[in-house]
Amino acid sequence: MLQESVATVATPLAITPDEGLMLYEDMVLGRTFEDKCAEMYYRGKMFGFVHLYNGQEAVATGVIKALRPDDYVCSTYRDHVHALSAGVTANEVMAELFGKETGCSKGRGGSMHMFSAEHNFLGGFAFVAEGIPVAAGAAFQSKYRRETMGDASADQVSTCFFGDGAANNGQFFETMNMAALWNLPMIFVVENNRWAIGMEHVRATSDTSIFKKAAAFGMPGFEVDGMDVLAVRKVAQEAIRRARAGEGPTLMECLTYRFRGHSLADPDELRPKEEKDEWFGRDPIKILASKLTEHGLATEPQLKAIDKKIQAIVEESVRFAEASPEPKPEDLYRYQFAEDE
Ligand SMILES: Cc1ncc(C[n+]2csc(CCOP(=O)(O)OP(=O)(O)O)c2C)c(N)n1
Ligand SMILES: [Mg+2]
Repeated sequence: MLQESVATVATPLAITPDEGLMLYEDMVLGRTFEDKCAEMYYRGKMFGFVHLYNGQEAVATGVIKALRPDDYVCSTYRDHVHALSAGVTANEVMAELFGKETGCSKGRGGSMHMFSAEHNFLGGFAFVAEGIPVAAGAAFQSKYRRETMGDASADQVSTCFFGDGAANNGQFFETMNMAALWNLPMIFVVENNRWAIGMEHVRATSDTSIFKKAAAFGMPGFEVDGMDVLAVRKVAQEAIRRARAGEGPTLMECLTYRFRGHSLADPDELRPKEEKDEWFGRDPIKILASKLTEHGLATEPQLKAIDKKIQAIVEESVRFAEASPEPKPEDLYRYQFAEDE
């Protein structure tokens, strides 16, 4: 039983050029999209709290891009980029942020409630730790369909993403217990960015190494450099293999950092400048770009072409969102329950 493993990156790079470019493109999409959100928020195009994902891209990309499209993803209120990595289009996510009918939650959810049944993207949750038991439910239904109903195709893996702050919440421990007890095909992905709004992780938890808490449930726990997409991907691939093979759940603690305030309403005055500068120097997109070029898997012009392509996709998402209709007042009561489209 693995209990306290620390993952390191395989050298030479254990990926193909196509995989490297795919990972780079997904991280650039996340970053460019979030930067555009900030711009649109300050221009008054979206309302309520908006939590951006800048700095943490290697976690979403490293895990979600190792999943199959029919696997399940549960997110938090910091959910735009998880949704994008899961395949929800930039148009649908931006339109949701603008509160438009064409958004992935039909404009009813907004920033914290992205949802897409088509992509098995189960949300977007405003309450801390809320998505963790939801992922266990998704994992349970796959297992039940496969083992009890005899559906061999029901081998989907469920993932939940949550923060260091959420890892102090009872739902984390209760769900780990059930997942281990029932040997559920799921992965707990902690994005430890060291802060829960203005509460520093080291001041809020007994043992700061969250991955060690898996051992209490007889579950493998891994700590991984969350600024290194290849390291995250490697650990995720093994966790996915285990879950799909019926070997049960895994906890991954990804050490990362958010490059912006907690939300766009946060002046970000509590985190020390030296800490921020140190982590800004470990930008996951720059780290991957250097690895790809140094190992001859990509050229600068190739990466620049991707940057340009993504810029166009994000610009288009704003045009799409602006041009989309508002929900109709007479549809106020629609979508409360499952119904025809
Ligand atoms: C149950 C609950 N308690 C409190 C809050 C207020 N709240 C919103 S975000 C947050 C901090 C969570 O930090 P963390 O889990 O580390 O995630 P991060 O924001 O760093 O991604 C808190 C306390 C909430 N949304 N839900
Ligand atoms: Mg946090």
